[in-house]
Amino acid sequence: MTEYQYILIERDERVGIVTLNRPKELNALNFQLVNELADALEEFDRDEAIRCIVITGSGEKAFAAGADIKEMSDKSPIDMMLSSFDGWQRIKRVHTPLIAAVGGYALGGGCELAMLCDMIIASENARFGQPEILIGVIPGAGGTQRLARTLGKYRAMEMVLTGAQIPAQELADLGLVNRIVPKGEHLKAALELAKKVAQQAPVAARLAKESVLSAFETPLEDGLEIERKNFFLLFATEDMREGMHAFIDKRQAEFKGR
Ligand code: CO8
Repeated sequence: MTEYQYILIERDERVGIVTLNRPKELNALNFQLVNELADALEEFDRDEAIRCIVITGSGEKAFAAGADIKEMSDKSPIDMMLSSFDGWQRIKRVHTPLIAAVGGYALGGGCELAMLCDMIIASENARFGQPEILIGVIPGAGGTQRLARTLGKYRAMEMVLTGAQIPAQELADLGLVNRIVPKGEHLKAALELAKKVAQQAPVAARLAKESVLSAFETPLEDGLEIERKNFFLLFATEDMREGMHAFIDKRQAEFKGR
């Protein structure tokens, strides 16, 4: 495994765990951290033994308090374009299901990173927000789009225009967070969920993720077509035969990712 400066990498059975590791800076996402995160996620994505990935933050206070303001404050538009967007795009292209385990602040780029994940488990002290407006910018890694698609125009507009921090419970009620767990238990709960996902047939999980995500990017008819084709494609896998025969034989399926 590659050595990283700002993230920690672990494996728990079939689950890869990436910990954002700048606790003194509340895991602020500097350019190098985002690139390391993208590298690590791609490495797990290529590893057939890893079937789900959890991203979390180190320390009790934050998942991530946003992009690193100190690093960005003197940058030009070209600097920003060249140094940061590629990492975010690479994270978006990861096929393996991603779960954000959020304790404390998930602000700005931290909130956007959580939303880039496929599921979000939050500790009861988690707070989400897009405070970029308070420092004279706007979200740049998907915040305006994913919030609007998930919460609707009016709630998204209030978050983006006021920079308010919203408690996780409120966002769970609105569908942005899968579950709230007691303070400090977000990683444990995310790992439990990840292990359930990791038990599934990996090709089916990959196409399930792709199909659900297509709902964000296509009109309904096109999304239904993507789903239908992915469904048919799975009939070419050994795991589909194994899954259905295991059901008929009343035994546990053993999936191989083929
Ligand atoms: N960047 C850099 N340093 C940070 C950041 C940050 N985002 N957040 C916190 N820190 C640092 C603080 O400067 C402080 O460092 P030091 O001890 O050296 O002064 C340390 O972390 C601890 O922070 P605080 O003392 O401020 O802790 P508090 O508990 O008092 O406050 C808050 C916690 C409320 C989270 C506060 O730190 C805060 O408001 N942070 C900034 C939040 C923010 O504005 N985030 C959005 C940043 S912009 C962004 O994310 C754009 C994303 C675009 C992505 C796409 C790029 C291409």
